[in-house]
Amino acid sequence: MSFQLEMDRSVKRSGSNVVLALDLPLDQPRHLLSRSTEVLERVHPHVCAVKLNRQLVLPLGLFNGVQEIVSLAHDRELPVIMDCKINDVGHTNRAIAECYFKAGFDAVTASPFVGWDEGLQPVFEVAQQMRRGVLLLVFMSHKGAWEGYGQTIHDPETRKKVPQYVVFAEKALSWNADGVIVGATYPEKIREVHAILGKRVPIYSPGVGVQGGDVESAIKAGARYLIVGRAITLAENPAESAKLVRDAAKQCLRE
Ligand code: O7M
Repeated sequence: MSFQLEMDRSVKRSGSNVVLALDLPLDQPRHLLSRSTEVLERVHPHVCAVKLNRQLVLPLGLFNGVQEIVSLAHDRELPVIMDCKINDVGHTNRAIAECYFKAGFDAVTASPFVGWDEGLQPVFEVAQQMRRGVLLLVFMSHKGAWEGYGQTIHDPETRKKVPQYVVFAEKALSWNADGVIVGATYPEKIREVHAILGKRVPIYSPGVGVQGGDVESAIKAGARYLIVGRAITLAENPAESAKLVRDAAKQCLRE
């Protein structure tokens, strides 16, 4: 089953389009592991997928603690995304993606700045061979995103001046990406990227809550999934917070 199909099914099953970013403050590995599994157990009925970051994978170890989290998520029928933002030359990119896929991750994130040839092409190739997904960064959620994703470039293919993120959105189509990332803090960028991608490539939007993004404006601009971390993981009642985000998003999708 393709990653996109897996996500569609998970949304139908859970009634949620919230991806839990399982980010917790640095701690002793055993505490981090028990806290992560505890949050996941509480929150899983209200989310459609889980995203792990290197901030968790580094202290726990890919084939140690992380395996426990990936297995738990899969037992709860949730796809797991590895947010590794792959960003090197082709042969190491391929090896990195393969490691994460062998560890059970269903998709990886990657940076389109490295290009296709000897860049991300090997990542898409191994993902296809192993039937996993690749999500591309198109416009990040932080303030400095303008400096890279927002710069105006001379597109070598069309010879026109265009914003970098527009070129990345077009590459997501031509490379058959399984999704793109656009920050909820820039709803106008979500709208623009959605106009390019339509329903073919879904938009995953991080930045709701602590970073200042808003559920309603992200969803109404065209985000299909919300990636939410600290507003859930650091809440006094993570399950209740996840439910609130899920319900707010559902409400906007209905309107
Ligand atoms: O909800 P937060 O702010 O606590 O966490 C947001 C999560 O989304 C966190 O795990 C980040 O690594 C991730 N993220 C961003 O915050 N901004 C981006 O532009 C991209 C991502 C991301 O998920 O990239 C795949």
